[in-house]
Amino acid sequence: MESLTKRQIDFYNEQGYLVLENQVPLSTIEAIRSEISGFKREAKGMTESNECLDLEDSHTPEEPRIRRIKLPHTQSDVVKDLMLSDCILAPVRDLIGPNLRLHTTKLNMKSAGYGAVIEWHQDFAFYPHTNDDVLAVGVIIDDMGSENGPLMVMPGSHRGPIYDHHIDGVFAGAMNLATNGLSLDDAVELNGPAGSISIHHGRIAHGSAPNTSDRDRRLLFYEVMAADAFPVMGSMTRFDSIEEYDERMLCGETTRTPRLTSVPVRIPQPQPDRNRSIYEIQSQVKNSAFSDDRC
Ligand SMILES: O=C(O)CCC(=O)C(=O)O
Repeated sequence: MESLTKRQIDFYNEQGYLVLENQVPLSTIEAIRSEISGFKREAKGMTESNECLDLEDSHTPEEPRIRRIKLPHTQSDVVKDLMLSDCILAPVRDLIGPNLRLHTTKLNMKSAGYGAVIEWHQDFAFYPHTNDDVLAVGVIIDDMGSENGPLMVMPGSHRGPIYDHHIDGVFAGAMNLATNGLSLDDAVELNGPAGSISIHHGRIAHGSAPNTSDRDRRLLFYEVMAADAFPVMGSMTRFDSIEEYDERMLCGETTRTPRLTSVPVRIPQPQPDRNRSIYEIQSQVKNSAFSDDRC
């Protein structure tokens, strides 16, 4: 083990998540905040989301509101360097082995006062793979607490089924807690000070409420899988060519031999016509798990 204790690994295997405090130097967090300020300047004048920035529904060109910075490791060297550092990769290697491939990155802004909801879902419902050594590392950019829309998980749900994420036969990227026998009362908030990281299993049910507080809640995600976890056909995994797939290796060796294990799989098909981001996909949900009458 490089960075985690056996106890932490056992906890992750049992509960499906971990929070590690003080994992990323505050100087790096400051550098990321400064990059974000640059993106905010870029969003001024924009009329719609583009391949770099996903805008809030309430965005206007005069009062820019960014919901998500897309693929930030391609837009910021600080974010890329952090991704390749042991702050991120050492704990991930302890959990899913030495050979790691990047699935995607994103920086969810959840800004003070209006930051958008993320409905309950399982990442594996979006991108089923041949095995479930698939996880997401969240780098906490602003102190995250109950008031500013923290990431929440359903402990142990990574050992259960993949729930139905369809509405009217179309993939909607969201699951209903109640109809699946789950209760918001059992949710755990992955809170921590800036510089902490959360790690959640690809199959764990998770979501987050809107941020109605006066403090931003920015969370940078690195989504990673074992190199021998290959996407199942119909997965939303971007896969242009095997060469491009191998360029996404973060450490260790690639393979041409997928490891098949007994994992529950549902295919996120057919896709809706608004499939540019989770926010747009989830806009099909009529009764939010986080609307006032539900929580
Ligand atoms: O930002 C959050 O609170 C959750 C993000 C998430 O689950 C996602 O973007 O898939």
